Amino acid sequence: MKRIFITGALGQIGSELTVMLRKIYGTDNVMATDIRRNDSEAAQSGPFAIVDVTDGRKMVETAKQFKADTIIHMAALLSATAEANPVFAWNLNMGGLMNALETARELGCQFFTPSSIGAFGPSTPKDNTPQDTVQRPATMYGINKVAGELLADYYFHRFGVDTRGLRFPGLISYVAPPGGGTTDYAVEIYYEAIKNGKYTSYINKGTYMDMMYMPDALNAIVALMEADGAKLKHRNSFNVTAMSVDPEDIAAEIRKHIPGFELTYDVDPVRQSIAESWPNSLDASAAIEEWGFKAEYDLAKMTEDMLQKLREKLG
Ligand code: AKB
Repeated sequence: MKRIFITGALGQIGSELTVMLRKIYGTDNVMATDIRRNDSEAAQSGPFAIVDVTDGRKMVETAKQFKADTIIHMAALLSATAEANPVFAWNLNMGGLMNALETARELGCQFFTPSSIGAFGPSTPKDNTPQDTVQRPATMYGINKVAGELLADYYFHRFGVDTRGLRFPGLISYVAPPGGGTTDYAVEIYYEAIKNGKYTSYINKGTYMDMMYMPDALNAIVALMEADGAKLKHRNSFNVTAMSVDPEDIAAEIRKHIPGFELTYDVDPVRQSIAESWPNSLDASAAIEEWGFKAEYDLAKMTEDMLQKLREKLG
């Protein structure tokens, strides 16, 4: 990765990834693009262009002008928003991905795009979900992710594009908030713990999903992109995880720092049913064996850091 072109660079992952990649590869070598600009560090600290990922021509031209050798395609709707707007989700998630893959093919770029635990469905084994298993998701987001994994593998086998991907769990961060995901509760709970000492969860107790702290997710992207391609048996996409938790687990950990923290429930049937169709816990052994995946943060370490950083941020 030397000249990196990022779509959706102002989203939850992109806004931190852009800043990190500029530190590693040099500010001028990382171009952030998004559908609109804001005053975040990612938008202001280096090259930036407005790119709507559904406009394939504009994407190719902007990436060509920048002399990109790597495309990191982040722009996508998350699970709950996709479920509310399935046609728009298909057009944005699949159209955007197709344009990004075509840009990579035309310019000879290395390529990364994230998949998700959403690529699994109700008939997938729920515990220690294997790398290679049944993928029959019941959501538009999941259908997009499975189709995206297959499409990225197709571009590798058919056109030789060096495509790589990760199946991310819920990502937890104090920097940019997620928007429209099923796992967003696991971010909101920390904000509300600091602001109000209580949280009402839309995901029910006993609903286990995989989660990961953002620094581990960013390190995993860089490690996978830098890995020796000859050693990769899989490409799109690798299971990665750092913890499997339910709302009660997070609340119990928060109480070690904020003893009076209260957790109540007002379950949202749509997001609850999406969560129930996803795995309880993933098996990340293929990522560990093929390119040395490692997560540094467990629930305790993440909670300590998250609360400290949020206290600083929220004053
Ligand atoms: C979502 O909840 O939609 C995302 C994901 C797990 O892909 N955070």
